[in-house]
Amino acid sequence: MSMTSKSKAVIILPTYNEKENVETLIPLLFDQVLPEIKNWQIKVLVVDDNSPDGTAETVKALQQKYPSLNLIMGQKQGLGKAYFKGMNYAVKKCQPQVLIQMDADLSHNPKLLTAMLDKIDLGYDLVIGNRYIKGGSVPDDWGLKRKFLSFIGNLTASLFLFNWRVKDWTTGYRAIKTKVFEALKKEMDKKEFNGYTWQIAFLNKSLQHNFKVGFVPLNFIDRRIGESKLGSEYIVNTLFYLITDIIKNPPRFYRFALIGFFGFLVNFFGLAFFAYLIKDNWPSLSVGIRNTIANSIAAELSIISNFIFNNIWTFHDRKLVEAKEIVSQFVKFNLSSFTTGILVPSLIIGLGTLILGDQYRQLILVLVIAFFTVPANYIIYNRFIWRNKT
Ligand SMILES: Nc1nc2c(ncn2[C@@H]2O[C@H](COP(=O)(O)OP(=O)(O)O)[C@@H](O)[C@H]2O)c(=O)[nH]1
Ligand SMILES: [Mg+2]
Repeated sequence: MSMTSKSKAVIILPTYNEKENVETLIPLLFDQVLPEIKNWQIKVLVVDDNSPDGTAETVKALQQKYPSLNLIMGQKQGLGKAYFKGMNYAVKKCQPQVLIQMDADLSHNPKLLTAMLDKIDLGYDLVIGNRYIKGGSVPDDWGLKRKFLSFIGNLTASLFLFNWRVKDWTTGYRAIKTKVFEALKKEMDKKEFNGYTWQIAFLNKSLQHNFKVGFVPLNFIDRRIGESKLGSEYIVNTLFYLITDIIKNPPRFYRFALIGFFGFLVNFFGLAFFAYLIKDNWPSLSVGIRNTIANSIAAELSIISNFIFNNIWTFHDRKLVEAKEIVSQFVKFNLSSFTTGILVPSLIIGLGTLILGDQYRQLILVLVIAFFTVPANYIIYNRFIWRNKT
């Protein structure tokens, strides 16, 4: 392979008081790690925010020895802002295909770069070092409290963003295709992402833009020198981001759930309404039959509401517009809803009230819907009614 066919990457090292760490990391990169990565031409860019410990002076001295070492300096505005400035600069200066985020404190093993770039070569747009997958780890000496906080943090992010594939939202070790940064640049240029919220937001936005995200196991090492700059800024900004994002871009499952809940209300009150109506008009009907009929009518009303609102909101990106399509899918929707929303619940309500008594009617409905209808419908809607055609 000739030199010119090599792809270019820039490792961005944000630093704030990392003098002693860069003294180790930079020679390690240039002398041992980068020469082993044959098919990539890799440069290093230190983004130092005028560290009072003189990190920049150390980097300048190292630049004498390593011509591919670059440095930019500025005011301290936070980790996210440092990445933003560094990425912009790197893209302008040398048009790399890939931008790499790496902590300067030796927490991120530089040797993992090979595996990350291999994944990029396989077609992933964003590859993240993941501490919480098989082969990855956090330090043994992390106390129970720190492990628990990290767990709660990831759980909160996954819950808000409704993504369970990402196990490590906050990891800072990442290989990012430049096209991903270019696509997100405008959205990421916000004050709320100046700090550590950058990590979660960047990853989430990449997923929202349908970029292909891959994972490599990361064995995270605690820094030996200096201290973490992670502060309470992070919790406030991240919660703010998660809350505004769930309102602005509610995940599909939550839309489905909300529409389904509305349909459930139609069904719930409809059941009571029609049950009384039938009881008044045909008092001779048995309790099981009466409630089965009442639920059938109420449920059909909720099916119509569900179809309309799911089509225009939950699956707006796969919206059915042609009359023919709408009719055929509505028939399927009715068939599946009849099974999951009417047949099974009504039979169980009929059977249940027969065994337990009329007073359990609404309770049985709630249980059947939560544990059978909801999961079954979500799968059916995604696979058969509003299929992803891309
Ligand atoms: N330029 C710059 N670098 C920062 C800033 N905050 C953190 N860093 C760097 O980002 C990396 C990760 O920060 P660290 O404090 O170790 O975070 P932790 O690993 O999550 O505890 C380190 O290389 C820090 O020096 C900042 O405001 N500006
Ligand atoms: Mg660190």
